[in-house]
Amino acid sequence: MDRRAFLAGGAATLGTAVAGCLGRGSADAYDVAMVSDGFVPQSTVAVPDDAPSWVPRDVPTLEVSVGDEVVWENTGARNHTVTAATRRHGEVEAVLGIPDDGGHSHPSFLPEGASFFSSGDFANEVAATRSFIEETNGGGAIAPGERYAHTFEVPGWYHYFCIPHLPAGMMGNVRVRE
Ligand SMILES: [Cu+2]
Repeated sequence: MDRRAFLAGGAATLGTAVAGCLGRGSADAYDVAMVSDGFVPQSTVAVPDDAPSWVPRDVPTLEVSVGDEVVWENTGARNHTVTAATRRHGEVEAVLGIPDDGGHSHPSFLPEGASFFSSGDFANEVAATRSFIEETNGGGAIAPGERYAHTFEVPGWYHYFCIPHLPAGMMGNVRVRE
């Protein structure tokens, strides 16, 4: 599918209700719903002033503890991705000519020692974005009804997004406490 056409189709209604209120600990629980153009955590916290400056203040933020597994579930009707942000939005597409080795000069937004994470288990943000652009349902697409899970082992702040719906503001933060 043409990516631009795909993106153009992304402007639908937000606000599909999260199905059920399952909460953590249940086998059926998820922590973050993925709706039409947004991530909807079961609970959100405010981003404090002392968070790193690159953490967006106005996106849904989930707070967990080190060692917690976070489960995203696609409760909507279109494919999404969960892709960790490692640089300012918009830079990746501008640098897709560079190798996927991560050995570039851009600073990573991830906490020191933390691994990159993404649906599709890509090596880095460039590889995930390249896959999305070049392959049908690439980029680690999560189909409706499917899930992605990641266990956070390093405390700190994380910012992530959905590749096709980033222009619609589909972004989230995770704060991992000690
Ligand atoms: Cu999406």
